[in-house]
Amino acid sequence: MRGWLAVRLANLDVTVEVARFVRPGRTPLIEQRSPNGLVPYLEHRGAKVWESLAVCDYCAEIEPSLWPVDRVARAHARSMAAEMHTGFHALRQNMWMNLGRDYSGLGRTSDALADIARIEASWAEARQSFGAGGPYLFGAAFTAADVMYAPVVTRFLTWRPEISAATTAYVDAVRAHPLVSEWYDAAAKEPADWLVDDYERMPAGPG
Ligand SMILES: N[C@@H](CCC(=O)N[C@@H](CS)C(=O)NCC(=O)O)C(=O)O
Repeated sequence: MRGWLAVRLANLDVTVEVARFVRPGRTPLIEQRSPNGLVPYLEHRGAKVWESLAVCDYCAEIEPSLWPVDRVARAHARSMAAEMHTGFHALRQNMWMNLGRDYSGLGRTSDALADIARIEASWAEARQSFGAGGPYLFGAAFTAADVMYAPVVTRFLTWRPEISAATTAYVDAVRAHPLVSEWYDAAAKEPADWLVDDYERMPAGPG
């Protein structure tokens, strides 16, 4: 999702290849293409780029508005993106990404809730310091920081943890972005036999 959003925001002229995740085992198309065997993976005018943060940076070379113009805001956005890239493992593990399910109230381990608290604080700080003039982390433009956190937004919509009104407003704004809507619509159209058991299993309840 992150690589695709960045590529679309930068208007890169690429062919999108959609691969069904193969289970058990690895997905052959991704293994053949991507050096680390994972998506996102981008090939563009001789450049080969993997890891979502690197894809965001590459896209920002072509569309610089993917990062905020102001130096201080840009440093903040890059730090947030880096924190997302390396962190929040408990959230990822306990509230996995599934756009087609409602897992309201589940997955709330103490570590996942701690990740969510940190994310809420981080989003609020960005919005208060740099977000005037628009609904996104750095205002009116949907930046690479928003791209990096977009999968977290989907997790909040699927798992419905208790979040503040301000967080909810940001989640709703990201969900309403045309590209995010396009991603949801495309996901809804995927064949039922593309569903991955690992992500469909019933999660643990509270306690
Ligand atoms: N840190 C990497 C994470 C990449 C990653 O974990 N990709 C997963 C999907 S989100 C993947 O390619 N899975 C392949 C598979 O499950 O077959 C990034 O941000 O790009």
